[in-house]
Amino acid sequence: MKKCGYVALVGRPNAGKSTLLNALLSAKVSVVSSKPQTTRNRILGVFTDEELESQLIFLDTPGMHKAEGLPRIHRAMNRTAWASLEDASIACYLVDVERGWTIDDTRYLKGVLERTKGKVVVLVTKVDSVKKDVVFASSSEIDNRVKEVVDAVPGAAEKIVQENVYMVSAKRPQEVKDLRIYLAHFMPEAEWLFEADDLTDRPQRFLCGEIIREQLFRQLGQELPYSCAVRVDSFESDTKIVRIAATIIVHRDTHKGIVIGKKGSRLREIGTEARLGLEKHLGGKVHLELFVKVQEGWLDDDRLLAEYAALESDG
Ligand SMILES: Nc1nc2c(ncn2[C@@H]2O[C@H](COP(=O)(O)OP(=O)(O)OP(=O)(O)O)[C@@H](O)[C@H]2O)c(=O)[nH]1
Ligand SMILES: [Mg+2]
Repeated sequence: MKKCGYVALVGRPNAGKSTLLNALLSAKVSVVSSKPQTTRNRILGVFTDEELESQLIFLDTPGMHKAEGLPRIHRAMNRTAWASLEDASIACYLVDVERGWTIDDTRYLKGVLERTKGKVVVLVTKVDSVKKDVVFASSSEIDNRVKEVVDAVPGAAEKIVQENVYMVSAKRPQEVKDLRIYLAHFMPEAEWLFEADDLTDRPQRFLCGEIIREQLFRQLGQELPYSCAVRVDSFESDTKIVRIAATIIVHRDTHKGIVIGKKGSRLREIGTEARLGLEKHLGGKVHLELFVKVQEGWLDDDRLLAEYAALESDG
């Protein structure tokens, strides 16, 4: 009998959700950077194991964060993250081993346990990044915090799948494979919702825009990437080359100059790196043309949030 279900990947920004998704799929469907709040949407990734007859539908999500006093885009991102729990057979709540547990994790894990109808597992991530004794100390501390949360939420004990947290590094293929097998146990018997060779539900165009946006996160300073979006204006491919034209949307006039840089140097550098990323992703030559446009207030405008960031408003 076939198995199929949704696995939500949630947690605070920078916990390692997108990196883990890509590792679980052995493919890049979600963008990654060292800055928090890189992911803006729900990114769906499918892993089908024909031998085990199981299909895992992963949902990578924006990091849960405080949105009070911030532009509307933050509320839309948070809503997207929480909405991923609706259909999840299991929710993975990710905590970065190095950062450890915070008061926000207490809040969010509580919320996850209250809202989800499925199971919940706490994953301690990036365990390759620190020494073993730090992994041990941090994970036992997280264990204790998780137990406190579980004790405080009625019905949580039936939802949490094991006493201890599950440790994983996205950089270690065997651990990722083991995690996939572990998660498959929680998938209900059901027909597959995707074809066996499907990887994501997002069109190629969207992924290309994300790969360009990833460069903004990697190459621009601390604040700027958050107020930028990338709109893919055209996407044409023939047998030899893919031609992509895209516009970087900024929300202030002064930002335009920063993105373009001295004599266009910054924009050229962004374009070069983005093209390399696109060529790797598409497996062929890419011609990329980038423009910059100022659109004041887009971070607070429901119509523009939908157009530039594929985010829905809360009405
Ligand atoms: N060493 C190591 N670094 C990791 C691992 N997983 C993620 N990272 C790094 O942690 C940073 C954040 O990773 P992301 O995958 O973008 O984190 P995220 O949870 O998706 O972040 P948001 O989308 O901002 O919510 C990046 O610099 C990654 O390279 C891991 O298993 N090991
Ligand atoms: Mg992410």
